[in-house]
Amino acid sequence: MLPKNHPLSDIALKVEAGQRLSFEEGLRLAETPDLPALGVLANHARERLHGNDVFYNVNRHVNPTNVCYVGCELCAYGDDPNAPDAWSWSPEECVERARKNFTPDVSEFHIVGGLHPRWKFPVYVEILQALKEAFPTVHLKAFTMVEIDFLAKIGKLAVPETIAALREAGLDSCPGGGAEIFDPVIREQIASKKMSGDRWLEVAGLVHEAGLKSNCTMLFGHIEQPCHWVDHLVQLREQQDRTGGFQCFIPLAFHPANTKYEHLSGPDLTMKLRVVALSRLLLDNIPHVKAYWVMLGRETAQVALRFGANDLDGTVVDERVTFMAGGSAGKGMTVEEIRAFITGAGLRPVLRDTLYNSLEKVG
Ligand code: V47
Repeated sequence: MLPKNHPLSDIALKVEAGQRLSFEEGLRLAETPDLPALGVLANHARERLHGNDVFYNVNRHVNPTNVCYVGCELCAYGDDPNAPDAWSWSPEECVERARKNFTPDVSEFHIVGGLHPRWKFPVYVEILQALKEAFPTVHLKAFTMVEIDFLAKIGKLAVPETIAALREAGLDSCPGGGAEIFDPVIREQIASKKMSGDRWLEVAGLVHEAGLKSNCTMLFGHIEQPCHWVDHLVQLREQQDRTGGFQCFIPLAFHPANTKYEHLSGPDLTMKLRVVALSRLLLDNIPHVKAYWVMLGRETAQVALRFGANDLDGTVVDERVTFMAGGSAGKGMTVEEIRAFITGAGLRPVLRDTLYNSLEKVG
């Protein structure tokens, strides 16, 4: 793949042989000046796993509340209960909102929100129940590890009991948010009051042990260094070796507007492609890498399909987390746009459900 005298040629041989890369090799990749070479390696790894297939789904975001007592430095979404822009939807309002944007091809609701200081555990349960009752065929991918841990606390339950109660109410799998960066020194500066990285991983393990799939993420392009990416990815890989329930990794490009880090400019194109490629190469045990177009930007997401990513996420329609932090990729994409994006990159669009079963019509 690379010339014999290339500084990464030893790593290229390992990639070709499908061997696991070490922390040190990860760091060399993260810091290489030769971004195209990194792309070639990651594209090879993607192709071996997925051939020409690129997945997308038809989904909708439902954000029941932006009220959050945590106040993470990285976040523009959370608000306090009396803020003029705060919203807290009842279960019925969640259904009403979901109905507004609904079309029969929607297969997933992505449901995340703030840690509401006044909501009790049953509110979250009732939101799932109401959505499941109104949309019995739609997969509910709901609540990050941060929310699950919070729900256990306010419900005065152990995490496994919390997961069981949420499942009973309609939970089908969990999204990957809240992982941010595991390194404690960086985490303390971007999410000082959020659960630790170790706890995030522990709760993910409990979700997997309960038999549910989940996703995982990494927030990049703020104050971290390449060594923190490698550390984060290796920790995710180790967790996956232990409990095996991560379906997909999503690198999240930091959006600084309206956050405590407003003075930063966020990651540029080369950093986005670098992190996508690095994650494909290090996460040898996580099947999918998502180029989440909302966060990466549309065109960057398309190029990322040639830098290791094999999934674009979905149609989305009413995205709020990125939008409130200055995101400009738009709030939704049509199926036609997504399919044209994928074919434009020379790849084959595959409509999927949340668990990566193909929903393409045969013939
Ligand atoms: O948890 C918050 C991050 C996450 C900012 O699992 C920010 O399929 C950038 O996790 N700039 C929510 N990122 C998004 C998320 C997600 C999205 C799509 C699909 C899936 C999935 C997961 O966004 C948060 C946090 O980590 N975030 N603020 C910001 N200013």
